Amino acid sequence: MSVRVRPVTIEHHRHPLGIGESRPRLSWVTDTVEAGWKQRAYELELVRDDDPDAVSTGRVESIESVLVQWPWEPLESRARARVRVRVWGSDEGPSAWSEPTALETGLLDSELWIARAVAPLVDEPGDDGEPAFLLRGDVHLDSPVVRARLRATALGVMTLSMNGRPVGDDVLHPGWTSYHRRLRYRTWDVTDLVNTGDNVIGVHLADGWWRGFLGFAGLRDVYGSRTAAFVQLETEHADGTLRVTGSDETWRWTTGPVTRADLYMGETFDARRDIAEWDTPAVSAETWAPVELVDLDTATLVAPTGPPVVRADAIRPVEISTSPSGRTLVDFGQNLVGRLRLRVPAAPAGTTVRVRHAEVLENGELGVRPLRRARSTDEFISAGAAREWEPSFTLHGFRYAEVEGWPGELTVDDLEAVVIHTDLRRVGEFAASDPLLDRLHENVVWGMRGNFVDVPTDCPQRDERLGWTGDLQVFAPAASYLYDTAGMLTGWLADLAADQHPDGNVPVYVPWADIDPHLPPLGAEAGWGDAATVVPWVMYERYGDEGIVDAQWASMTAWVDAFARRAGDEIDFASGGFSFGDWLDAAAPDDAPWAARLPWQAVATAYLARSARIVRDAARLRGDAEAELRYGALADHAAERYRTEFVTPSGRAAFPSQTAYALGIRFDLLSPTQRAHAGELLAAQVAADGFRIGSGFLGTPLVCDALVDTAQDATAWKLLLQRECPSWLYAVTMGATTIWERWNSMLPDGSINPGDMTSFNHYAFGAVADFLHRRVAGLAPAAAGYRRLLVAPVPTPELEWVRASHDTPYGRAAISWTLEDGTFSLELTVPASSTAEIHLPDGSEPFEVATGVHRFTCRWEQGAVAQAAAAFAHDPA
Ligand code: RAM
Repeated sequence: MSVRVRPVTIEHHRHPLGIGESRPRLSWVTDTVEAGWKQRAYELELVRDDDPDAVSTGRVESIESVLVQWPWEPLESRARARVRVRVWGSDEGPSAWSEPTALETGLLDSELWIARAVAPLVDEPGDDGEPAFLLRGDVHLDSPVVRARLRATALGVMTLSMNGRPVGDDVLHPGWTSYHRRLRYRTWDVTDLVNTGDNVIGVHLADGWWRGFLGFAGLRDVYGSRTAAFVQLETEHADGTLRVTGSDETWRWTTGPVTRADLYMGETFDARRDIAEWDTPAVSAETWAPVELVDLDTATLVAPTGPPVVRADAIRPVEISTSPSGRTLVDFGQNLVGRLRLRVPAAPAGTTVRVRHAEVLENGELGVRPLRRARSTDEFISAGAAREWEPSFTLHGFRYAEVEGWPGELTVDDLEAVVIHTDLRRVGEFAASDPLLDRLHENVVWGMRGNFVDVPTDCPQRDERLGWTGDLQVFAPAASYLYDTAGMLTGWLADLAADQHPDGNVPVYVPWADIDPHLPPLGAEAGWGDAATVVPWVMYERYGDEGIVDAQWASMTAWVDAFARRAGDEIDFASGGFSFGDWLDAAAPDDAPWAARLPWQAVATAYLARSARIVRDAARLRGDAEAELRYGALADHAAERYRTEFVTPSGRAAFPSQTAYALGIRFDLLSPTQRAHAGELLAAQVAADGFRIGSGFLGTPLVCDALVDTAQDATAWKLLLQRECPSWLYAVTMGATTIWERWNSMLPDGSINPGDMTSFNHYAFGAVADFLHRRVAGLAPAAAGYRRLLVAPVPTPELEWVRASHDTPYGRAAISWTLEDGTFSLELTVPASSTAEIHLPDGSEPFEVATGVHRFTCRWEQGAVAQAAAAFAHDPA
């Protein structure tokens, strides 16, 4: 039998150790492409570690396999169990059982924490970062340990060790959350690290987001002025006893080799100050200072919903050269986020190697102006011996590094760039016969890698790096095509809700901290606050996760209510006032990124309609008829305002612009007459704009879709394949390896945009990857979690072939198409228990296919027929 079931996954966890759910939902994938295979039934089996008897659900007649409700009694804290599944298809007997998945809960009850937060005493902060501290706790264990768990968090960022060996491979733990409401802890299996007898738990603790520089006003101590560690060790002994110890007043601290560590500024490691074996019983901490206990509300502790930040990759230099001014420059060939690992040769003690980082060169030298206050400078001070070193508590966005003070001649074998990001699972691939389009896609992937570092940030390099809500709002669909973002964004959305203002307003970045005295007073910010509705809805669409809609329901409705209050009863956003609007429109002056072609009031009206409609759909999903009606009426009202206030009866935009038309078409705000004409007018507008971009953050992701929706796909292709500035491919032709913040972050002459806000690694305009997967390749979700695929590729004579694949919650879907001499050929793999609705580009009647591998051909010429709309939730009703 060709049917094989993969191991059960637990919620969205990659490694379900120390999870926070007592009733985790269960998913599994049946790997088969047997024609028409569909799950008819399943059986789940649970074996708890404390009970040899398996409990089974028995055979359950159901097609469900995605986020199935936990079928047993809720788990308690520290529960350990294994789960497996088998399935039945049409007439067969059951499949073999899946390999069991081991899962373990963390502490589900805040009373179970006995640890205290322990803090070193700190001096006044230095100009570019504070020292990191070494903390240690000594634990004596009398009898052999059969199982040991370490749980820890910090006010600050930490690395952990036990008896001189690292605990876990997490970087910058515990990341950045709405700390005062949700402080994340993680659980590690340390069974192999503990000894009978003396043990030492080591913590290396630095400022991170908690206390370091944060934001563009040069503020620090934003969350607190003292860092602290919070560590609990739980050991199970051969006699069945559980021993719990935690950080407490017996812990001690000292300063170590890291004399300065800051996320923006960089890190200094003075090897002369290193304390060998500081985290082992071989060294006594008696002379270290005693810690102070500080308050930490254990009710705020949460287990992770997504994976940790890790060292995901290492990149070798492609070139080492000397700059015009005589400096040593290293080029990694890729703009990335992380830091360098140096293999410093032996040198006289005190020799200092200094590394500065930048994304681009200008006039052959590091282009550091865009970094603003972020000094991004790391230093290694030699103690004499050769040593490998990588900073622990800082991150840089860079392609180039300038190395100063290297003992001897620097070679490519002496260093590498360590790429750091959240350990997301890659789920989707895209490739096409045009190398520039491929590079564009690759740039989006790298933009995502660099900015999904615990928090989805706007940029990774300057004194900002904030979880701007608008950026994720537009990028979430593309992100979900590339990586499994569900776990990470579930956590981020919980932070969004936690940081939401009592009046429902959503902060413009999440986690929110008041770090910018210069921001204009912001009300409900269209396109930014809408992350509260759009992101959960994308999660539902892409992962079939209804639970996220439930979890965010209060946040979603509170946002739309706040937004509607700003609009007023007449949905008439007052003129004047400030809003980001269609941010960074290609036409906006460099120093006025808000000055878009389309006034923000029109954008806000359109977004209100869209968010209200999402909430209406969410209400329907939840079976809440009253809310469905109420938000439906609000959506209709806002749509009506848009089409009467900002559009003439025939469909011409009052403020003609690509965004004005695209919003009307994509958010379904127009009457049928207006819509048909708006498509033509949009194509005319794009042509008048020279087939170049004429939109900003909010409009750009919609334009190609709007063109295809209205049978203007030839124009969409001209825009997509444009190489002159502003266009997606312009940056590619300029050698970009990530997506830029501005269409012209680098000017055609190679100089850096003169504005004081220029990043070369900003994912927002990378939202176009969603269009590449969903429409160009034609692999779209037509029902939540891709249970039904919508396959409606958009060919062009410019491309000979396109391929994409996607690990859907039901298994791997794959598509490839070719176009040769007017013959369009399609090959499609539909995963188990799914169906696909296929629209061939010749306009023939759509049809449906089931699980299996399918091939079709048809004749196709540009302009032959209209394309089927490929939107999930906002197709014209
Ligand atoms: C800047 C960045 C960011 C954007 C905000 C409004 O800080 O461009 O991406 O969301 O402005």
